[in-house]
Amino acid sequence: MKILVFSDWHLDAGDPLGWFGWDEQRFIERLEKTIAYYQPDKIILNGDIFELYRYRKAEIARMYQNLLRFLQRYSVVFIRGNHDSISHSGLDYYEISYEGKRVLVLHGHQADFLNGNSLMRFLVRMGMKILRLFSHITFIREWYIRVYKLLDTKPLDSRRENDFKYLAYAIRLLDRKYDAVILGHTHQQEDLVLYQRGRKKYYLNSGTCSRGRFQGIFFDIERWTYTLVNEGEN
Ligand SMILES: [Mn+2]
Repeated sequence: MKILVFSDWHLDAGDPLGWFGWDEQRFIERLEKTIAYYQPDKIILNGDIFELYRYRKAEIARMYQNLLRFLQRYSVVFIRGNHDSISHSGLDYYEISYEGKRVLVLHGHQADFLNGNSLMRFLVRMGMKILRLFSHITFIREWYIRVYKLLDTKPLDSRRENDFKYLAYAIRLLDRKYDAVILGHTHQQEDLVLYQRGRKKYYLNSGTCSRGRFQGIFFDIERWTYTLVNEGEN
């Protein structure tokens, strides 16, 4: 099984404050070329694909109709990140098992507030579930967007300098039960090979396609090899 993993597109509503920074058509062409080259069985969108802190999903869907329609041609898995955790669609993580090897794809913001604190993790998850339940109500959704517009003004990329926090989080998962852990969230593309009792394990980060970059991870689970995709326009 071959997968192509992307994360952190932060699709916006096409306004100047948006982070995506791609012309839709050019982005589709770049995606199409990459998919044609790697021939993945599945495309995994590993969180923060939709910038729902700042926009409503309907606004984004209107802006990127062609891109969303294009993605429907493929087998795509959506995973929720922190910026789109209010989304009603999508998974919290995705697991693949193949011939005794286990791969985990997870956005990675889980490393931010809990650090092994399962109570916090539980509370955040329940809070988000409740918010999601009520997010059909317009004023609650508008309030959510307003709060995050206030909180979330700093540029994303400079905030995540402490990459080792995510690495440490991934290593704990690798130690416990996985052979490969693929995160996103940090906007830093990363790869690390580790050996544990003769098993070759990977920590990978799919980077971002925001601000005109084009990063992702191609992973061939059968051959147990990966390639960093990094071919931004700007
Ligand atoms: Mn994130």
